[in-house]
Amino acid sequence: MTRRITLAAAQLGPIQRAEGRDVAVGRMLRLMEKAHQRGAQVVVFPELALTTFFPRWYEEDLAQANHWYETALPSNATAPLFEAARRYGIGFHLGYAELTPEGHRYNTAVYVHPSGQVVLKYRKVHLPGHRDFDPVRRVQHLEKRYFEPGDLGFPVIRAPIADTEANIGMMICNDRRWPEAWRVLGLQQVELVMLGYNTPSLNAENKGFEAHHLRVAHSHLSIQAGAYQNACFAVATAKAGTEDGHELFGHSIIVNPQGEIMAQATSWDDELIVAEADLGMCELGRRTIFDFARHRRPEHYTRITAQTGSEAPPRWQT
Ligand code: ING
Repeated sequence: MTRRITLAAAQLGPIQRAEGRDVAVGRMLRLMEKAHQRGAQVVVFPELALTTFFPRWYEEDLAQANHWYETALPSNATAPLFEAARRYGIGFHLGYAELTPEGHRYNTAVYVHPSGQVVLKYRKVHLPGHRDFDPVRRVQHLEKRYFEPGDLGFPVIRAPIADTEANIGMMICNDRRWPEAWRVLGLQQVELVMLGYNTPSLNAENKGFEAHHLRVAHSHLSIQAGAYQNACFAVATAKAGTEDGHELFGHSIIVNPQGEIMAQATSWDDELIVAEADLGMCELGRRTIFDFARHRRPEHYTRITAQTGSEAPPRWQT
């Protein structure tokens, strides 16, 4: 039986440091209404969608950063998103900063069913950047200061979506650059990967240089390869534009299990892109080229989990 779902990436433009959650939520509600008008059944919002990308700002005392985090979901600020989801019958992915009752801090994403139930939660595993103020950088990227590595692994769940169901999984931003993240989801037969990102369009490290045009290319390369090599769809949604003078790139995309870009945002502002997915397309890859059971040789992959860093190879001797 064909399982078709209409996917939407709800890209957000910039959120300025001084703007409250109500501004972001108001803009997200307008995007959700557009998604409803265009027949979308799943909406993917970006990473840290409720606030500015605050890891660019250094705080000596972490408690002074608490206002960037959610201690409950829904909250008064986010409840309108849950109400809209129920009204439109739309499931949505939301990225936000999580502060747990025990005081743990995570870069988190949830998938919320139209009923308002949180079906899946994920906490970002790969935290880029640094922990302490780095005077070399023009812009700080303090994710290792403000978040702990995720402790939930990369879960996949088969969840009801629209009038069918799908195997859904998530990752966040930097995770997309690590093939291990995609493969752990692929080994659970993921069909739809939802991921949000906030990616600076300029390399923040003075000592490193990555040509501007390659920033987007590397992002798309990572997502297209991950979707193709694990026979899944991916909805990758940016927060974009210039936040207090610091630029994040947009180029949100929806990718199919062949690695093809089905839809791409062309602005760096609030923008909805939509594509219809036939989940049966995942079967093709999973039954042929990427039939893991038939083709993988884990006995030769032990380095992947045994090692963290790379090791220099032995020198060839005559
Ligand atoms: N941002 C960036 C990302 O991985 C980055 C950090 C940019 C790393 C460019 C490497 C190169 O897309 C987040 N938030 O992870």
